[in-house]
Amino acid sequence: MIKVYGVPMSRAMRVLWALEEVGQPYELVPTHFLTDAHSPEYLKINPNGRIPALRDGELVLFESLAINLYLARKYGQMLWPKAVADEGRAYQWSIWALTELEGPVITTLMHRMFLPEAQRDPKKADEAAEGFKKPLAVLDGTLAGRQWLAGAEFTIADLNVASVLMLAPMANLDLSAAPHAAGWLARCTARPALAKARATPG
Ligand SMILES: N[C@@H](CCC(=O)N[C@@H](CS)C(=O)NCC(=O)O)C(=O)O
Repeated sequence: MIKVYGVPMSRAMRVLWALEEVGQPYELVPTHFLTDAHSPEYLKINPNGRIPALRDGELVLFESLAINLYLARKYGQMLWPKAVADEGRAYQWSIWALTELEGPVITTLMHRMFLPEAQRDPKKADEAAEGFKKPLAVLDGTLAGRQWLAGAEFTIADLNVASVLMLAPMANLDLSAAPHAAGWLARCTARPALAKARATPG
């Protein structure tokens, strides 16, 4: 059976969401990012010392959004784009989510919510919130003319980007200037598979 290493309150949620979408049975191997991720046993699975990681038979993968592209390609007929051009869009948006969008979102979240209060820096949070406006505008502009990012249906491109953007409200990042992106995010996060993933204990 597929194994996911991680805990739900982490980037592992992205992979749990994808697994629920594709309907494959899996086992969540509790692996906490602060402790277990640096153990010698886990470093053999992901030498980066980060979660999530995935084992599927002989294959071991790290990088949450790459794992999701693999799961969609292998198991998710409905999630994988139908046209090759849309496959290109799925790669593009997945890499974009990590290189353009995630940095500002995570920095804001850390400095507004997750770090112990003494370590929070409001200036860093505000700068990151400012930096968030640019990728948000890019996404909003794209979604002004279409319902989904890669083709006519919800695909792994949407899941991967939404799994990063859905952290924005937790960081008090305002989406009101981006109604198309906000509407699309609401469509993505209403998916029953995400509700199932969020119900994972741990
Ligand atoms: N780009 C990686 C980032 C993974 C990552 O940073 N995970 C965090 C938990 S959400 C972690 O394991 N942090 C432990 C550490 O950096 O020591 C991915 O998307 O999988």
